[in-house]
Amino acid sequence: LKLESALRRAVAERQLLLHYQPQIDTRSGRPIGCEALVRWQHPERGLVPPAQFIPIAEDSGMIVPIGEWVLREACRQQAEWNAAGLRDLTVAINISALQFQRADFPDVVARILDETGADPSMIELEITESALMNPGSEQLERLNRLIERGLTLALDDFGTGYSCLAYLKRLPLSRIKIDRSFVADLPGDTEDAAVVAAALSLARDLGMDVVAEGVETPGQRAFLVERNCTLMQGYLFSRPLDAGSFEAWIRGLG
Ligand code: G
Ligand code: G
Ligand code: MN
Ligand code: NA
Repeated sequence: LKLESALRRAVAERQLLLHYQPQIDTRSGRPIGCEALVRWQHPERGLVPPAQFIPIAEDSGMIVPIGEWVLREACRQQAEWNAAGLRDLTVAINISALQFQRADFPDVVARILDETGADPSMIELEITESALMNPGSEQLERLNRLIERGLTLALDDFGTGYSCLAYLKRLPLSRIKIDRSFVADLPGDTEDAAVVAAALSLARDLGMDVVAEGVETPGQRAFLVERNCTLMQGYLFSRPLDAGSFEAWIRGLG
């Protein structure tokens, strides 16, 4: 409860910040973009990880203003990188189910794009599999409005939702993110290997690309590359970095 009231003040008191984790095309070795990950710099507790406060934010509805802050900050950062010459980096932003459920969500996104001058084609929204389960016509319409505005959509936490996969082909997604729980025990775990192989084949059939999350070892990378999954994110390449360190990391690669 104490954390909840402190979280209420966090946005106004500018205690939230974003870190950015690189996403790599391992075929070319080039970064293709990054995922924005929120952090809370608490005055006494220090850096609070999202696993500790995102659930509180979701239960209390505070994820809506927090998520709006994240969208604005990530879009502002994309515009800044764009102006600094880092043009072809996609910035992926996590969207909570509660944000996406709101009918005005596409309007909020459009307003933030206008305000920040971000390039919509370089903004990707990550929506979780559970938020997109059994989408009705209103949700589909909402997704299509985001596409019309020029954004791209990724399905986050793929494989964790226990959902019927038939709905996937109706969604205008360009990318699937394989949850890191399926990557952790590769290449040895035959069940996880089967799930990853199935996800890759499904994505290929539906014309989507795939990012494997949580890649930590050369063995995991090799397994994925062998199966033509070349887009990866994980500690093997980089931890999430503050904006300045991310920019230095990118320039160091060039
Ligand atoms: O960065 P870290 O690995 O600690 O993130 C833990 C969880 O918090 C992940 O599941 C991630 O999706 C979630 N998360 C991180 N940043 C955001 C955000 O800006 N919005 C939402 N809704 N979830 C986030
Ligand atoms: O949005 P999502 O739930 O996918 O969030 C990604 C989370 O995974 C972030 O909290 C990020 O810090 C974490 N993460 C990123 N790379 C790795 C990794 O290689 N290993 C582990 N264990 N976690 C990772
Ligand atoms: Mn994510
Ligand atoms: Na994920």
